[in-house]
Amino acid sequence: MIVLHHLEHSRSQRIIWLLEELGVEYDIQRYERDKETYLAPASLKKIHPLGKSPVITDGDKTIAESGLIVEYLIRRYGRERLMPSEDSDDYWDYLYWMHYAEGSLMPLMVMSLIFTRIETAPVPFFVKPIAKGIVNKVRAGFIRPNIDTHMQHIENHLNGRQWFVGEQLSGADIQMIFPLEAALNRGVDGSRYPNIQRFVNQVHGLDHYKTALQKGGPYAYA
Ligand SMILES: N[C@@H](CCC(=O)N[C@@H](CS)C(=O)NCC(=O)O)C(=O)O
Repeated sequence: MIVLHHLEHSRSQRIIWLLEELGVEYDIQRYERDKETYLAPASLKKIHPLGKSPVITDGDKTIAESGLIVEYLIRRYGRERLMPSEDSDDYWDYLYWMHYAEGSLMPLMVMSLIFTRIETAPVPFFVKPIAKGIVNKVRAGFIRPNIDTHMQHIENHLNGRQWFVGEQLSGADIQMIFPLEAALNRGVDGSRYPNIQRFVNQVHGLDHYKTALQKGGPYAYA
């Protein structure tokens, strides 16, 4: 039996969506975030040394990293669905988006979140303008221009396409939904990127996605 170690309000939500699309049996082991630090509880470290979510166990295997989890589940249980054939050109596009989601896009989203935290952290009044100055400089000089470049890249790719790769839903869409939800949640204006907004709305309308939301519990991004 597959067990998903699922942290509330996290990228683990997309693994529930995938499990629903696959129609396999699974259990969800839930973890709540610390109310102050927003970090995962220490008990997750018993499952995997980094203590991050998602992690799955399947029999005697423990698998971390959402990209690998998506790959594993689709290859093992997909019955040739949800990924292009390995001898097609689409396959390389598929792998590109699978790696890009966590390799390039998510670090930017996490950085954006960290800088918001720094800006709103309780600090002595005389430190506040200094902290704010640094945050504004990094935002204007690095975070915002990079997010714009990435959003435009994705927007152009989705132009005239319903899904990230080929004509059908694939693991690439499942990997990409979380960073796009996070971007829209962290101030990216969906009206500037209509293809991205349309893609996210389309996913939010899917029955399996909606079922996954009900099963996953608290999720601030949909
Ligand atoms: N690249 C990893 C990132 C895992 C990760 O950072 N997960 C977050 C959830 S969105 C987490 O567990 N955060 C809680 C913490 O760091 O304590 C993946 O894709 O699985």
